[in-house]
Amino acid sequence: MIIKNPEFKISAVSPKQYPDDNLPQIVLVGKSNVGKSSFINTMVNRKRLARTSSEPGKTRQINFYNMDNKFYFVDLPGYGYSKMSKKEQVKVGNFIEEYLSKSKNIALIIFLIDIRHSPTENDRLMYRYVIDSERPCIIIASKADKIAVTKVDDRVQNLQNELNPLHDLKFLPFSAERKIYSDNVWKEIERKLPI
Ligand SMILES: Nc1nc2c(ncn2[C@@H]2O[C@H](COP(=O)(O)OP(=O)(O)OP(=O)(O)O)[C@@H](O)[C@H]2O)c(=O)[nH]1
Ligand SMILES: [Mg+2]
Repeated sequence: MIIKNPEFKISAVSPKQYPDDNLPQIVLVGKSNVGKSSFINTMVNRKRLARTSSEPGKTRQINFYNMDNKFYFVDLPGYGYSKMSKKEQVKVGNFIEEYLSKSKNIALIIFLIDIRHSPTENDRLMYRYVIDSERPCIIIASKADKIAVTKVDDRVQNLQNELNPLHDLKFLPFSAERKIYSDNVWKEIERKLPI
């Protein structure tokens, strides 16, 4: 899919600020620094639509990006950033939970896990939460450029074996640096929701 006009819509901290139209929402979840904001930029070929940083904890609110009036990409703050104050971590955790439980228009969850690492305790908690929500979900193994191309498929398999031994979810590699993976991810998104 080619998005012609990706636009920032709104930053929300509470449900009354979520967009009130009924466009489907595709939400990015994952730990801090895993590449959620970069994922959005790469998928729409923009460098700075969503703000990114090498420091974890960049995204602190729920950011909605309108994709050609077809759907929203929803960029959530990441979890598990230990340098964030306890108070801020609780606040961020509450945003995430409130959004995932209250938004009526979540059509797909895109869950990012770093291809190089085993899922963290928080990843496993989030994975359970996502599965229990019974919403459509794709797992993305991010930062695939950090390992050799020849190792990517094996790593994705391993991640899936660890997290989803039943193999009933789609796991796909992704890299914000190597654009070769984007087409497959778009295909899977289109398969999961009619847009
Ligand atoms: N090499 C490489 N670096 C990446 C990739 N994706 C993201 N990064 C880098 O990782 C850092 C974090 O990326 P972000 O997109 O800001 O991560 P995030 O998940 O939105 O982080 P929070 O907003 O803190 O939750 C940045 O320095 C990015 O340039 C990738 O695919 N490959
Ligand atoms: Mg971010």
